[in-house]
Amino acid sequence: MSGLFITLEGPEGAGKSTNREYLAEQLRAAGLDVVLTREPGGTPLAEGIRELLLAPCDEVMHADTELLLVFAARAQHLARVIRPALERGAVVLCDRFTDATYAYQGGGRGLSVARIGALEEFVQGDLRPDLTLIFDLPVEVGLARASARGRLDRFEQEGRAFFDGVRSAYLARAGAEPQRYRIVDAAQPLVQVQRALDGLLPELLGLARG
Ligand code: Z5A
Repeated sequence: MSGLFITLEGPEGAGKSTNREYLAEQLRAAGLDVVLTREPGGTPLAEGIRELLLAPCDEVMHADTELLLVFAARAQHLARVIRPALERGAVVLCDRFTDATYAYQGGGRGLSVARIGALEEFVQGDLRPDLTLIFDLPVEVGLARASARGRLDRFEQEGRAFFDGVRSAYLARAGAEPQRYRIVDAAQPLVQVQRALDGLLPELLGLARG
């Protein structure tokens, strides 16, 4: 595949949604074909699965059910959006991908890396992001931002230990494979976060232009 696959990751309230638009604008201004998308979601069917995953529910969702729903949405998203875009040479900018599964279902829920890895292999084959930006910030800062928005979704209702596990899993993955990850300090004021993204642009443009 000739395109470039960039993913944006991080805990709640890290500013991924805010900054994905900014990054897409910068890449488009440089003349690139950019597909901006998100997980869970990115197609009508996968957005339906997202609703199931995020809606607070009286019946406790089993961790395996959550894992399978996440990968079901991903299979659809890959087939309908991500692979076709990469095949035509576009830059795919995706708000969350499988690192989120290792962070939330692994670090948060406690599912094993082997279990997640088996589904990753099944659904993705050898497709992995070329570069992953982790928007990192202390758990309490992210949760304060998320709660300021109002009603909390099913994940945001989790306790502190869950979010500590999520953040640790992200940082452990970045530490284990530093060539794929770039960590952005997301606790800074927005203008400084965007300055940090500007600093990464030459590398992103270089990768996109091969
Ligand atoms: N999930 C999963 O469990 N497994 C998986 O494999 C995948 C996902 C793919 C939905 O993801 C949920 O799915 C997610 C994990 C799970 N958990 N939850 N909840 P999501 O990405 O759509 O949801 P999210 O992480 O909750 O998004 P978010 O809270 O909206 O975070 P964000 O996109 O990173 O932040 P934001 O919306 O851009 O900003 C949040 C607020 O902070 C907003 O009011 C901004 O104006 C403000 N903000 C942003 N940046 C700043 C700075 N720098 N300073 C001050 N204020 C700021």
